[in-house]
Amino acid sequence: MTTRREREQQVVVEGRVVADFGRDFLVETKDRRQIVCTRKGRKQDAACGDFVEVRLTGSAQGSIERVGTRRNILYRSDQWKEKTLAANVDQAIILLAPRPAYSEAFLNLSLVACEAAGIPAIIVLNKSDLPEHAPALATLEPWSKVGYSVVSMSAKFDPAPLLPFLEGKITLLVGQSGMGKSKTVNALVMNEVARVGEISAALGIGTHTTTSSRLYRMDRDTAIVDTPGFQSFGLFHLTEAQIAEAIPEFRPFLGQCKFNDCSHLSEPGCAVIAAAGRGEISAERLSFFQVLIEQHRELHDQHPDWKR
Ligand SMILES: Nc1nc2c(ncn2[C@@H]2O[C@H](COP(=O)(O)OP(=O)(O)O)[C@@H](O)[C@H]2O)c(=O)[nH]1
Ligand SMILES: [Mg+2]
Ligand SMILES: [Zn+2]
Repeated sequence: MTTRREREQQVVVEGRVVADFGRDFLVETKDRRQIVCTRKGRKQDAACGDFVEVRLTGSAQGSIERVGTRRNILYRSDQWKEKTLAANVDQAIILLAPRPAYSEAFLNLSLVACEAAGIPAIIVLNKSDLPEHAPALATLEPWSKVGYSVVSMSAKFDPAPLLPFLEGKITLLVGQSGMGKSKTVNALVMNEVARVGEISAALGIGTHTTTSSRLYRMDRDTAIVDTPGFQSFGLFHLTEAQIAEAIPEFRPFLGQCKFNDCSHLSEPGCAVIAAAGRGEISAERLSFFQVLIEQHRELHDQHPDWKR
């Protein structure tokens, strides 16, 4: 005779991680049950959006046995630690606002992180109801010039301009605190936010949506992933070459520098610097890149043993 508990322990179900609390995860099964999971072993290697196999240890509890192959994964990292924001997403929205004023550095860094992860990014300037919106929109021209879509909306009054971009996709929302991520999620999926809140309360876990990445479904094929607010978007996990590759307007010139290992800082015969001299790359973006690489070197010199 096996006990009910033993029988349950035999059961492995498939699901998707919809919340990542660091040590614990919330996994949603195909029939939309939510299971609180731990991940055994040394590595906390599951991320929001991962497809996983879960061994049930109770009616709403389990442990993640296997993490499926990922299509992509977005990291941010500093010299101390690497964090996963989400996996298997179709695109990312970098959410900006005119008030509090968005940071250009944050925008550039998050775009680099998305490009390096192979995740297409859209820039959204929220709070179009504020008078500061129009001048802020004008400041985004350099990014639309290099090919990024720039969308205006008001999460508070009119999130509709966003809808055509979301349909049928899993969209990751990133942005500094205060830009309106939670407001956007609420406007788009109010019922779902309430449902998820109730489930979390019932399971006694992470009702603080701001401390973890969280996937909300809009319909069967559409979902939005809210991420915790943070002020910096560290790229410590990338190599210098990966950073250069992640700046789209650099790409046509990479491989054309005089030196194979050109770092595009000050080398003679640098095709990237020459392109900036001709105005084909903006001086601001080149300068952003060069400052970033210098900071990157300094940090890596201080932490030579850093490993993923
Ligand atoms: N005027 C205006 N305020 C907004 C809009 N969207 C968000 N806010 C406000 O901005 C603040 C930060 O929003 P929140 O969603 O918490 O930002 P998060 O930190 O990115 O999640 C809150 O006070 C919101 O009410 C908007 O479209 N217009
Ligand atoms: Mg928030
Ligand atoms: Zn170069």
